[in-house]
Amino acid sequence: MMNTSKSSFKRLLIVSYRLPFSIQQTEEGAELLQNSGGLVSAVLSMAEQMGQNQGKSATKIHWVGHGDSSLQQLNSSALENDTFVAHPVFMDAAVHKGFYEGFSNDLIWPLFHYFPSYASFKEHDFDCYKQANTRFLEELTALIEPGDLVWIHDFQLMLLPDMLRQAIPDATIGYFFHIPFPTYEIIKLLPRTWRQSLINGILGADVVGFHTTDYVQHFMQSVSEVLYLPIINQRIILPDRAVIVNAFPISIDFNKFNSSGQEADVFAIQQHYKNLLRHNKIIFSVDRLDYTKGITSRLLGYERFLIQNPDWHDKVTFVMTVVPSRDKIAQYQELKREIEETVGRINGLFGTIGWRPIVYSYRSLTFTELMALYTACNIALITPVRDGMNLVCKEFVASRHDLKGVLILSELAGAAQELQDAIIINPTDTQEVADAIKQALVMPLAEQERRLQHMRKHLQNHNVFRWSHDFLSAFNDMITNQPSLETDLPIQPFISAFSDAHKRLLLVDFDGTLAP
Ligand code: GDG
Repeated sequence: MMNTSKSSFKRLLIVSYRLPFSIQQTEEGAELLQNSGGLVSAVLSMAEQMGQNQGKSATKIHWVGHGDSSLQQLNSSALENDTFVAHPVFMDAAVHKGFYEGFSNDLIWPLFHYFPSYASFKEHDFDCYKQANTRFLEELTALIEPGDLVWIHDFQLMLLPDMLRQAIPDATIGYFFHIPFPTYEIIKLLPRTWRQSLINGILGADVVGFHTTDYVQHFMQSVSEVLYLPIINQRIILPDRAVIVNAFPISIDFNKFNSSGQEADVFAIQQHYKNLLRHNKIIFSVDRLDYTKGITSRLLGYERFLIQNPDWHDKVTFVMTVVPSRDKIAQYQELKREIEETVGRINGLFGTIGWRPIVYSYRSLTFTELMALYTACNIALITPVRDGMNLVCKEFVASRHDLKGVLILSELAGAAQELQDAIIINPTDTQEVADAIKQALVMPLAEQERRLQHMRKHLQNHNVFRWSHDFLSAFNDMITNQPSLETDLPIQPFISAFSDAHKRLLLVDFDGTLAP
């Protein structure tokens, strides 16, 4: 291995489909501005742990991501600030379309969120996906130096870890998957050669991370069924090395949301909203327009609640913000139409001159508006029908320094594994959603406090910095704790288990016993 301990990593190279930067025009010219998302904060803290000294050009964090053609006009100094160097990957527009809109968004996204009927299987798109991953590889190989840690993100770049491994065999590579990894029954829907390439692609990494242990198990089963590879505890055994696979639940910058929730400008907007809504109880939700977010199920649950609880009419308002996304695509246009029709129907059925049951907007919120709504609402209603993690619910909990408010959370979000003190519902169960709304509205303050305290304590300890720290630490485990087939495992039980691998998940313990 090229690197021996985490402090010896020389530089951090992040690779993701999107570059988390914008370019600002100033009098001196164009300037690179990093956004304030969780991944950027996590990466900054990771660089600190690695001993990278912020501000020194030799140790800047390098970020490789797709760049649109407007960036091609800029000179390279505009793509650098004190902390980051952006490396835009340019590609042919037709390749990008097949790679991003096609293979990533029209196949992997619906399939991995258990919407196989929305998935579109096109050979041309897979070709584009391969070409696009190769473009990322070219950018990376021009950049990588001995001692670098490369951290690749998400489903748009599943082939890249192995491509990089083939090009630079002793590179140190991490890979994190941000969406659910589904059961093998779903993976099986992919043509055989595609699923082999995708899983083999991910296994180019040294450390592979998912949000939950369920996704880890699903991935392990696919590795076993598709590539027939043996698995020892959390490691997949390849002929020349092992790949560590584990759950690293992503999180948020708890302190940022906790303190922003108490700022004066947030408070001012929060009071303004409360006055506008005549101090009704507020239910709040915000999500990108997407069929995975369960927006229609949520509306049906609220409608059922209104039907069954006329005494709550005029006393509660559902503020539902949907953030524009992918709305050039027919499926998303249809979803938008369905949402707007349902909102219109509910408002038409129950609304009066003085009361709109749903205040719906199709736009994005500023950070201050988002914080004002997190802190103004009585209920955060988060009902995805499938979500890798879901950060909105974590942000809501962290914002509630006042220990007031109730989280209603879908059991189909990765976050439900951690936030057990939410009211956990199944979003397709309209009655359960309606009951949960009622339960939340009448929940005594002491119970709201108790539930929030537990969840806040958890998030304080499991914040985004812990996420990146744990991921980084896995590289140390890889180095200090490599299992060896010759010394750690009796060969015979391993071989007999291997021959059965077509049929079941192969989990072999260090003592060579087979786990069921
Ligand atoms: C993927 C996975 C996984 C949203 N609307 C506004 C706004 N936001 C911010 C939220 C939050 C983020 O966007 C959304 O995060 P999610 O986690 O809910 O969802 P995805 O974007 O689908 O992300 C997901 C995540 O990756 C991380 O691994 O959790 O499961 O699908 O931070 O605050 N921010 C502002 N205005 C908005 O209107 N300012």
